[in-house]
Amino acid sequence: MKIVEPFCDCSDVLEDQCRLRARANSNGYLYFPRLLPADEVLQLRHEVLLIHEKHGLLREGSDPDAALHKEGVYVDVEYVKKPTPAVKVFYNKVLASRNFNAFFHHPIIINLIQVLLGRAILVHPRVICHIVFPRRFDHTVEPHQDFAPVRGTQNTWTVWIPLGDCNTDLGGIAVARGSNHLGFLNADSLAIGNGLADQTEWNWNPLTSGDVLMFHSLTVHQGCDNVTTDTIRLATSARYQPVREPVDKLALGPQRGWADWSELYADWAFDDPLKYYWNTLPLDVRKY
Ligand SMILES: O=C(O)CCC(=O)C(=O)O
Repeated sequence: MKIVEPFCDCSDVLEDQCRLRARANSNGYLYFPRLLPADEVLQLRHEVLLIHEKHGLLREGSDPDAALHKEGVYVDVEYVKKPTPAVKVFYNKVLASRNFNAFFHHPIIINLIQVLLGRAILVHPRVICHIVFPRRFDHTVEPHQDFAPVRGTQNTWTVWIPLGDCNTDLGGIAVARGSNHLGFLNADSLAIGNGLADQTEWNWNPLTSGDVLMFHSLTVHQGCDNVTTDTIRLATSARYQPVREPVDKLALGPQRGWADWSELYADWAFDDPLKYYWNTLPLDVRKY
């Protein structure tokens, strides 16, 4: 990542479908500062951090909202190859939260994606909580395109939302502007920093609670190091696509597959309409 410019603020095209789509196509991403009510984002952050606290991941006696990890304790949910039962129980608790799952159906996000894609959409049920512990630099997410793991239709957008303010030290994610025009690139080359021209413009800036960043499935992006000494970075992401275009079967299961939906839904109301909502949709499910 050499050339870094701030994200292009797209608030000016929010109400104009043509310009919104033109901006999305040209840059491969859209960034909306303070699009969501900050209090709703912070409430979800609080809930997720209470789960961290309950599972012994936070510094004893600290304010959970400060997200200070307990010294010597690290969890790398996205990288761990042989997770301990405790790690699985912890992450499944986050994925089982009804508020967590409902967050991805926020009307502001759904309306925005519908305007962008211009038709009925599917929210992939495989939603993610990105939990990035400080100074685990070998676990900072390498440059990649989400189409590699997500498959289905390339007409898929990821919405990435920081749970809390994300300053320079916490990092966040950076996006290679316009890389959506490069086609589907070799994932191994991308991961080691090849596949993009030297003059590629990366976009990044500190984020505030309520900011929303979304990018096309072919847009190259990467995590940025969390260089704080003690603070966990939290973010969410989910993927959205036209309901009738192909979707990978795996996108319909819980992230990491450490539980199935019936286990995650165990404490939900019997008739909760958010349960298995995708089963009533006319999906074209594929196995890749
Ligand atoms: O939150 C992060 O650190 C990385 C997220 C990411 O790369 C993604 O959502 O594809």
